[in-house]
Amino acid sequence: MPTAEHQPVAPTIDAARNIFPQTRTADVVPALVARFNQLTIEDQLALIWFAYKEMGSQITPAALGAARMQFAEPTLNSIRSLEAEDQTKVMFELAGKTDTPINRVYATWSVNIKLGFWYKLGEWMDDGSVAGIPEAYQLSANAAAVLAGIRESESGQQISILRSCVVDMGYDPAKIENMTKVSEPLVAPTAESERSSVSIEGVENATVINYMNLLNANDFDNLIDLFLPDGALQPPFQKPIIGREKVLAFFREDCQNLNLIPSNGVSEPADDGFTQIKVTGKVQTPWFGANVGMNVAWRFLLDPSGKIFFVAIDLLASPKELLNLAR
Ligand code: 45D
Repeated sequence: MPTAEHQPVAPTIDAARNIFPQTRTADVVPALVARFNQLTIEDQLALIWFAYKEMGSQITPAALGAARMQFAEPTLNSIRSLEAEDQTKVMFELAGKTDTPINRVYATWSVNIKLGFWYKLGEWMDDGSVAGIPEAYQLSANAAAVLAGIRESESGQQISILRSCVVDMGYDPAKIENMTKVSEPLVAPTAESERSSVSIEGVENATVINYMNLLNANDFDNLIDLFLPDGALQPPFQKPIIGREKVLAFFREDCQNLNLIPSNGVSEPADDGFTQIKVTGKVQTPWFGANVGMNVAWRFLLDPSGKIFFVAIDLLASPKELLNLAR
């Protein structure tokens, strides 16, 4: 039906978020995380421990570069030197997100440093150098149900749930004024001669192909040039990150050494000379390498000059969704 609003106007980010509305995302991830957050702290720690015992062996220790651990090391060593009771207390406080010195340090760390910190603590809980979860610990009925839900989800969804639980721990970074974030040093972009190139059935768009290749090469400075100054990127289950500067900071902090393996896609004209493109495929994180392939979609909205106005990355509900390229 024609409406009074039918003049050419640049799309808004909010409108862009709804392109390819038939994409089915893995809602089980935020749903289980929300249920996890309702549990007692004791149950939370034990549940992660049990879930991790089932998943953790797939972690590729190579992800734990020395560079990454140097930032967490002083905190790790201080925890290790505590009495068992106090070690447990620190872990309770981390999960409880209270205001403590360790929780404030934790808040400054990038996602990967937080993951590395817990990975190391997990190793120590395993070998007895740090207080662990009693093997006979009985989960409450609710906690057991959440764990069962995690077990039933796909591996890519399981690691997303674990990651989300870890990221949410510690003191709330938003409550710390003038916080200096701590992240791993930047790796050098892959040498030109060693770069790989993706091919996507159904999509030849140069911006999209370059996006994949530049991200795979850790070439964030050239990658960010594909975005409009007010362009936005929406990671799975998050709000859009808006503006080149913030998107670039996100790439540098959280997106090193990803492996994007796009396979299929569809491209079609949108309003006012824009183009919308949906691509599906797999993503591997350095933490799990080829052991876990996450099924994802990228939903791009490009302006008439081919720059990225918006791109959403979605974790898909099931492998079936890889073939869903409906508009
Ligand atoms: O509490 O195109 C113990 C973007 C018990 C960028 C423990 C992307 C006690 C643009 C076990 C010790 C990034 C958006 C805890 C693409 C306790 C773009 C420890 C997507 C906590 C494609 C638990 C990238 C531990 C994606 C050690 C989708 C848990 C990346 C460890 C996704 C969990 C990466 C780990 C994911 C989880 C990584 C290592 C989901 C890693 C998950």
